[in-house]
Amino acid sequence: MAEIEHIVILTGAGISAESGIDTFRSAGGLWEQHKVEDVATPEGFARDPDLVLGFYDMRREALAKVEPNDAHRALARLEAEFSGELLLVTQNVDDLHERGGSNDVLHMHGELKSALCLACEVRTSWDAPMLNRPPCPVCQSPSLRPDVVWFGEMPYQMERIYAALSDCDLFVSIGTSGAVYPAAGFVQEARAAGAGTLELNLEPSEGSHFFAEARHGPAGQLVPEWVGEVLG
Ligand code: BV8
Repeated sequence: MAEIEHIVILTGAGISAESGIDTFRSAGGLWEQHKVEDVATPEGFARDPDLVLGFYDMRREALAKVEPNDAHRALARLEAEFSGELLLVTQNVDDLHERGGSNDVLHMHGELKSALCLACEVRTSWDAPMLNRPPCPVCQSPSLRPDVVWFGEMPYQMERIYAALSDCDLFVSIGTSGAVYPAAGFVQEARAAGAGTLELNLEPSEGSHFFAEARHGPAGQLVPEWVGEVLG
């Protein structure tokens, strides 16, 4: 394998599945219990803010009951020991990468533990319910919403992500179905830049055919194995 000097990793709900967090699309997943358009769109929030605030309160509270798994910890080891450049982009809004030891995590779809104030537009670290309309820590207005990117909203730090994809020599996608854009298009950006592409997923994703290599199985096994190969 030619010397790998710049890796971009994209993770999705599948990397947190073995920690006990529901994925979006597997049976009994998050969306089965709720229609996407009701709980993960600005229109859904405008139509029924209590339903949406309650949905995210439930997911935020559930974080305290789960732990990072071997896949999260393996990526933290990679960050600590890999001598090249590494960008870890996650579609997940949970904090398991951080609790697993990763320090620099790019949450392109936001985070459960962050609040966005609709009045002053300041983002603040947040770990409490929002259903009871708590005051914004900055402007005191009872106008907090979950700081997550809903459908139809622009994901965060896209320029930084595309710059890394155009410069990387390896793109690795872990635990994502490849169903949601723009994340699902990252593999094509990486290929266009001449990077190697590797999918680590329980089963072939919707974009599997775009990857030069795909390994299928649980992230808790595949990710530590792969990190061991990279660190030699
Ligand atoms: C945007 C945060 C434009 C919230 C999420 C038509 C109409 C309207 C919109 C669109 C349209 N066509 C395309 C779009 C764009 C839309 C989109 O892609 N829609 C899809 C449904 C077609 N995208 C957007 O709207 C995005 N924004 O386009 O903005 C724009 C332009 C200019 C100006 C303004 C705006 C925003 C999308 C972000 C939505 N927010 N999450 C929350 O979390 O509640 S999406 C959510 O689902 C996740 O964040 C994630 O990104 C996405 C997909 O989930 P996955 O992570 O892949 O999880 P999934 O369950 O699907 O798959 C899990 C995988 O893991 C499976 O493959 C499974 O096999 C595997 N697995 C399971 N267990 C394991 C495992 N793998 C390994 N080990 C295991 N143990």
